Amino acid sequence: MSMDYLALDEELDPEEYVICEYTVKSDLDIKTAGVRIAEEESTGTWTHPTTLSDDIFQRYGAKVTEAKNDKVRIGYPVIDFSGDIGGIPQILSIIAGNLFGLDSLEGVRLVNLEMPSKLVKNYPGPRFGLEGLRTILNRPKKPLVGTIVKPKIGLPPKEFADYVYQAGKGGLTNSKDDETLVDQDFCPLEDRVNCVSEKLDLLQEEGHQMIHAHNISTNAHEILDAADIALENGARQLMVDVLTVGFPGLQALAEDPSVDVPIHVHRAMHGAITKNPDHGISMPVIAKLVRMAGGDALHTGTYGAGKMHADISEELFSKEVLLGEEHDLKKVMPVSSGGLHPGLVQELMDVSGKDVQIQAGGGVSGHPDGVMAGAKALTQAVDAVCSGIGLREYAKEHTELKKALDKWM
Ligand code: RUB
Repeated sequence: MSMDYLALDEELDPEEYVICEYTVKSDLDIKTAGVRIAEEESTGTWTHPTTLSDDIFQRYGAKVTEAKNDKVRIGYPVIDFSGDIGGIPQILSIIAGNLFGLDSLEGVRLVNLEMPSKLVKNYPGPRFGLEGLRTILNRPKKPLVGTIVKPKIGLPPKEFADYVYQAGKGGLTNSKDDETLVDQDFCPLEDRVNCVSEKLDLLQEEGHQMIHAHNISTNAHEILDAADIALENGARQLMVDVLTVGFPGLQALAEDPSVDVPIHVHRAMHGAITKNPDHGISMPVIAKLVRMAGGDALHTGTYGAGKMHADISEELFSKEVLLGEEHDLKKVMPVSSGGLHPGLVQELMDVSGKDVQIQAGGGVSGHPDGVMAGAKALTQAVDAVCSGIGLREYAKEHTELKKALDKWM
């Protein structure tokens, strides 16, 4: 019986294989390391089972087509992902499952993923995406500008909604719940959505279009009910913490016909998975799965401008994953968030360009003159960069921006 996972330099048909790239840290030579992954994720065992025929191995076995330096490329036959039940959980259990725990490998990182179109077509993809968000907000070219209501603890619904109103009066197009706020006693979902919706309606009457993403991250059996509560009370956008909820929670929302609003995707907990350069799953892989599962906007980082860890090359790759051609899926709005303030907008936009949602929590609510002034300062910073004018120059005639720069720069 010939059982060899190594198929070095074989060109796999990208319609017949899910192709993954991993980097590996191990004392093993890289070919053996690749075989360890391939065997664990296809036959699923360390030895040759007597029940394995040559025919099964040829049809269902993974193939290691590249093993060089610290990189391996492995193709998993698409038939291993067939069937009506399974979805992204099954994909992850194969391409990112037990392999991470193999004792012989000190570290493994899934750095890229190529999916056959015939698998991707089973997923909803974004219903609105970048263009849809721009249309809703009537903002065709400039970045979307948003805030996260802070503090994330303790604000009751009316004060919370007042924050959103102030932010809208300052020119922001977006606001959102923080990732930990869902239905706590101090700010229950139903009351919060109600109060925020009233303020968004008021802003609209006053000529300003704005949306707020309501976090409905919860148990699998509750998420559609939570969406109903939010939508019945006028929610214009929903939000999920995709990694703590799981991809199926996002997909359930994206596939439900009653969810006729965009879905903002937060990545809380990603650092546990993405931060170690030798181990885990890269953010671009997570971004590909979010795009398939139907996220309309996704946090992908601030290119080093903010407070969160950044691997710039991976952040750029995530941007490409969200904005580039990816089967027939709509583009996803990249969201930059975490430690941002008006003084960082130039540095950020130099890398992000205009297809981005720029968000600041403390960088709006920490303005010396409060939320409306903070929102104005952030809007002014974005306007300055879009007009090609330096922030300090623009600040000469925009006092809110000046005060923000004086405080934070
Ligand atoms: C930022 C904030 C965001 C995270 C997201 O608040 O609340 O949830 O930082 O990080 P502030 P990422 O603007 O006050 O820092 O986008 O990297 O996942």
